[in-house]
Amino acid sequence: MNSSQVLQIAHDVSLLRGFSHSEELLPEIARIAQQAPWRHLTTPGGGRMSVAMTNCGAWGWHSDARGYRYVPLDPLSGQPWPAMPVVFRRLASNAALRGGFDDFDPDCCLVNRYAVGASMGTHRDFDELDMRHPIVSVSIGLPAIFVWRGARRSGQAIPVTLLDGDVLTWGGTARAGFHSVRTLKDGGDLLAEPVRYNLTFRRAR
Ligand code: MD6
Ligand code: FE
Repeated sequence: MNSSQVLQIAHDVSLLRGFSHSEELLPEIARIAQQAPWRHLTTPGGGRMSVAMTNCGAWGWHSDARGYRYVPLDPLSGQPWPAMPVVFRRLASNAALRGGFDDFDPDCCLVNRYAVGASMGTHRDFDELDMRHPIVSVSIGLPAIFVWRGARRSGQAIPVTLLDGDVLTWGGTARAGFHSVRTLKDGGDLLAEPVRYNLTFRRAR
């Protein structure tokens, strides 16, 4: 199938170097953003997220003054989120398998767009109903420094550089681990624009 290298970042956190192929994902991202445009969400605390987001699949992750939650309709249009492309679904389940998690069938793909200067603060992915499902996260475009901290927000930082094509899988004991993404730096012209995309696949329901 795919012979890419698997690196263990922490227990139940694996990095699949060069597992995905951006050229087959980018046209799908463009199509999704056409239907459900990029937006900067507001956190419950009132802050504006520097990362622009959209979603595809049956459920989309959303945040506003009322909190973090999954919604079946795009609040901007009132329409369902764009369908999850077949290449996305196949990539997510193949990557999960490679990371040691069988039968991953995501119903949400949160699509993140980082321009130079964007970052994501320390958080954990904790809004999903059944935490037995893993998460698969795909990096496209500019490199970013991802920081894993584990069970505690103040845990020892493990910085990992995520490159174009890298896929991170985690679940099991690591599923509720804290993590962040450091401020994106400009780094050449891998894509048409100096950006990084991240696809985060989850089972929301
Ligand atoms: C990012 N990723 O890589 C942000 N969350 O841009 C995440 O926040 C994330 O990579 C849960 C699982 C994997 C991730
Ligand atoms: Fe996350």
